[in-house]
Amino acid sequence: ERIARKHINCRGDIDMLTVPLLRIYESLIPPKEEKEKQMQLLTSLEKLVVSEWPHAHLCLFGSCANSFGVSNSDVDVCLVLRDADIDKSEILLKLAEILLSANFQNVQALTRARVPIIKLKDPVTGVSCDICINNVLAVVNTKLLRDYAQIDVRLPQLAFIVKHWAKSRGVNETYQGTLSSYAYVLMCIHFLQHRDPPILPCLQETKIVTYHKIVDNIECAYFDQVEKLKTFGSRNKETVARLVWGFFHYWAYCHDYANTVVSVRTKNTVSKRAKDWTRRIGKDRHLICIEDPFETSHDLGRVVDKYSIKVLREEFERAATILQTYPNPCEKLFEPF
Ligand code: 3AT
Ligand code: MG
Repeated sequence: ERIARKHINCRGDIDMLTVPLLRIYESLIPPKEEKEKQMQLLTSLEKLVVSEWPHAHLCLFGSCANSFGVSNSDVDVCLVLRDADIDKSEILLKLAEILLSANFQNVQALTRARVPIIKLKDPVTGVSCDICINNVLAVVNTKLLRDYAQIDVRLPQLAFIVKHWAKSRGVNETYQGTLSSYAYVLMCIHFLQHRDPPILPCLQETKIVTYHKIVDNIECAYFDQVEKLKTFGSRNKETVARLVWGFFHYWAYCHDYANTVVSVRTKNTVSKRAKDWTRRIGKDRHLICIEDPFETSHDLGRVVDKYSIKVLREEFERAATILQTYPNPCEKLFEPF
């Protein structure tokens, strides 16, 4: 496959878009009360859980804990049980029973999913929530994302805008072959690591390791004292408008889909060949490759099929074109599909 590299220069007045884009970013930030409601729900769930499993505890993960959560997101909760050797379906069914008798609404146990979960809605706070079991890797990757977000505010700004765009355009649906929010945030981190000068470091590649944990036989190690990295990106003066444009331009015209893997783990380019992600294996087509930072054998792009890759690339091109040519691109950019 030959990529149609279209080297357009960014429009001269791109920085003008910073104000409207930041206004959108600010409108997406959840209000304080939302956090409080989430904590209230967590507390009531924890009470129920501990009464049945005294040694268990609950952790928040996903966008309610990684600082990439927009207003009204679902809450992702992980039930951590000490015993590694458990039947997750059995526990989930038991938990569903407990939740039903505690008057939670819409309780559903999805025991056959790749990650088995319970879905529920809290009638008191109106918050919806997914509960999974012992998904400690997700708790750790949540922390990694949260740590990256502390380094430079342009990451949360870019990622909120990208997530909002993806939801508006219908390309944030893994069951339809498009990408998860988690994948989009990794794409943003990767993009900012590769600006010149870089806006983000590679936290997994620094000399000093300050966070270390072995989860499911996978070593999770990186530098997490991010308060020391607050000025890391300050030599780069790019505005968020330029970065949003650059992000879509990169994914529309510059990314080498045929040969390259996006990896935030390392500053080096990772090739699809090196990971043996060059051909279809089972259901995994590897048409867009995004390596999980810890579970490196996991390609977050594996849900993408030959139809949805086309949809995705056309959407990247659409966004890049709108940002490049429209006098007031914001409304059009986020237009529902
Ligand atoms: P939303 O705001 O809910 O769209 P999110 O960050 O909560 O964004 P998800 O609900 O899709 O994203 O996923 C919840 C968390 O689960 C995010 C990440 O910590 C973990 N996660 C999601 N997908 C994967 C995956 N394929 N591999 C590993 N961890 C994942
Ligand atoms: Mg979520």
